[in-house]
Amino acid sequence: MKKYLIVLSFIMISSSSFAFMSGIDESRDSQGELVFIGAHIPLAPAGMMNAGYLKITNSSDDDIEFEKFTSPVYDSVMVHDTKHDGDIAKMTHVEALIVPANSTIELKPGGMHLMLMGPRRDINAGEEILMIGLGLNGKRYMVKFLVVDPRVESHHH
Ligand SMILES: [Cu+2]
Repeated sequence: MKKYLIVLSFIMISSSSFAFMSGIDESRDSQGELVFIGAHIPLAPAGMMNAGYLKITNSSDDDIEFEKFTSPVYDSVMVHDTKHDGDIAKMTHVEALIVPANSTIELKPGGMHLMLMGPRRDINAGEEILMIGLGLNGKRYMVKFLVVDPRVESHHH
């Protein structure tokens, strides 16, 4: 089993991104048995990798497992988890993302996330980036992630 350990050095552990998360509008995208909620990519500082976050609800009686994710905008999309060891946060590669039957999982700063590597162009706040999740059930789930600037306060209340 391949295992990736990458020293975490950016926004995932910043408190401002947590505050930001609480204010995000939770856009919903239903695709069959799955609902994708609040999919977004906070813009990372220059030179840092971006990450994708969302909630996924599975309303079916079967676990749904993603074999992988791809995006036309990134060379590589990987599922990572975050492990904390004192002050150091390390990211580990998750082989397969599973949404258990009749459950919701959340990918969020400081936890699991989609690691977006090798951007093929600049990305800008306000645009939507397509992510394609390939399910072991043979389905392809198309999810649009909104790119957001974490420095801008949300007007949500
Ligand atoms: Cu990561």
